[in-house]
Amino acid sequence: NINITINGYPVDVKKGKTILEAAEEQGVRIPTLCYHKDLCVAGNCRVCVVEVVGQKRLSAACATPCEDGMEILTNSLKVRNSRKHIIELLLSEHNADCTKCYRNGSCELQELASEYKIMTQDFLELAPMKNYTIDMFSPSIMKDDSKCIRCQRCVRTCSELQGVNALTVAYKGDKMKIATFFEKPMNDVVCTNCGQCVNHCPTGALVEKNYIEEVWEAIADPTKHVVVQTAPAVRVGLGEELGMKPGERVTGKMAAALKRLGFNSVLDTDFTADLTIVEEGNELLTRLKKALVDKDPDVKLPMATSCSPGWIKYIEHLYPEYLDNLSTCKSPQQMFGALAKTYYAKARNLDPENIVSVSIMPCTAKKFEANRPEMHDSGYRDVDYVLTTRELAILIKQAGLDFEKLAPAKFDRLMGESTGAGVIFGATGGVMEAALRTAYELVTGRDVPFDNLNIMPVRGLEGVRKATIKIEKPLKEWSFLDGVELKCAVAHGLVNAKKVMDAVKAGEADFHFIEIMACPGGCLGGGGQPIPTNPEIRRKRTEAIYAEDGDLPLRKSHENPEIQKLYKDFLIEPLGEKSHHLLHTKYTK
Ligand code: HC0
Repeated sequence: NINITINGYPVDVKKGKTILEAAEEQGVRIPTLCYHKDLCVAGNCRVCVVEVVGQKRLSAACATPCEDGMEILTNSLKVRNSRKHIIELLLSEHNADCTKCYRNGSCELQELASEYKIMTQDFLELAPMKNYTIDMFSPSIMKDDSKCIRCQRCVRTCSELQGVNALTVAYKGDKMKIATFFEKPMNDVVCTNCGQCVNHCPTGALVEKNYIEEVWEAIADPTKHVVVQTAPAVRVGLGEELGMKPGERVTGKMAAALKRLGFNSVLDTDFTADLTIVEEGNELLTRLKKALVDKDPDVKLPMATSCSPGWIKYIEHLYPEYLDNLSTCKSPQQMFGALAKTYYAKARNLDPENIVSVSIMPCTAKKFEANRPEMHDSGYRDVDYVLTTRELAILIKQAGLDFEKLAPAKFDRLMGESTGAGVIFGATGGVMEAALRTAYELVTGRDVPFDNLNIMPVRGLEGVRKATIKIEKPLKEWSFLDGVELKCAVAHGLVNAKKVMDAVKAGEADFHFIEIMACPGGCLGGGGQPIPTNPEIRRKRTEAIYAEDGDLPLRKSHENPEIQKLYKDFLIEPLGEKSHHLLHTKYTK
């Protein structure tokens, strides 16, 4: 440890810590803009400047390591004046049309301008607003360069977390901007729509395409029956957007709020997460049989999960030769959509034409997914509108609901019941764990050989995790699997997906089953989740997801009574004709 002083107070800090980290530990907040806990240090916005006594120039706290004996001033007159100037300069190049901005009230630059009481427009004349366009072509993300402060968080996010590099720094000097390849629309480049750039942008330069008004209109239309589904990860994130602490489970309050908003039926994506497991578990076993017994050369292993639309887009762009490795299961969101306008419509005696199907997702790529041409198997667009967790919070605020005071409510039925296996879909490794709980039991008639069904090797936040499960004493039908070690891999964040896919491509990996989620932490860290999302917050949401699973009476998808009823009354059997038509698809090159 080394000794420094911060604002005159002696402090003992670990060697290697930056001034920013040391100050934070002492409860001294230094403002930042380009800095983000998920990303490498850039040190380019200079908002975090501090004075180190004895040094002529101010230092960026995020990029300066503490040294023994350092006397640091975070709030001297010199620091405050410089910081104020920096904020003024940033504002001079920023379209500060705040009242019309989607991030009004949640913009980090606006917050700083307010904190430092920037009331003048000293630099506005120096940098008149240049011509700019707003890219609105993507169904998921809007990019408005006039709001960009060139902190490059989005560029680092797209490259460091996702390895996609759809955004880059173009031009130099005052012409410098954040651009796509040849400045094409985001919709036409390698962007996966994951929205991590949106989640990391401090201003309104990158935001989700919102469908708030469309949903209000549907709710207000008496001829429409509006059903809403809520993704697993929303229940552990929504509270943050409404003033609660990270990691608070708000499942019941969320259902109560949705009812008050006027949705006709408040249902759960977790229900179709359970359905996905029944279909996907059976698909995996069928593939294993074809590969191991029939030696069918057309069967592709490893089978890869197909529920994360950012991952689908990524594999389409970068590993198209592996598209046949994807499970043919649609994502739970899309299974839900297809069933809402068929099974649900029939059971409720509704004309599917009049059903509006809305989903609340922690994800911006889900907006793209719902818009895909493959997703019309009900005969209509299966999911009409996708709102992010953040958009739902806006709806709740607009409705004037005091979220914390709402008494918890239950989801409605049909398609509202779920198990713990459905819930854990929201965390990285969750789909794998849920699938193994069901597949192992299907094959052996027994529970997975892990304490209390908790398959710990696939849990956690390490980028890539591997697990092997030995199948012992299978039922007669599955005797070919006796002694087989089922090899699994889990990756989250596309930069980690690349590691797994490159290993598969190089023939260095003999996995049977891989789960890939586009976002760090899985959906709970999705691009549509509350801002900020960072490693600490992801950890808290992860704990909440597993706690929710642990508290549920049913924790295996195939035990969900509503799923059993769905097969009995409608689908008949897993991988059957109806399933094939409504619940499965194939992504092509
Ligand atoms: Fe997910 Fe999903 S788990 S992708 O992350 O499979 O968005 O939460 O809704 O569809 O269920 C997101 C979350 C979902 C889907 C589910 C899957």
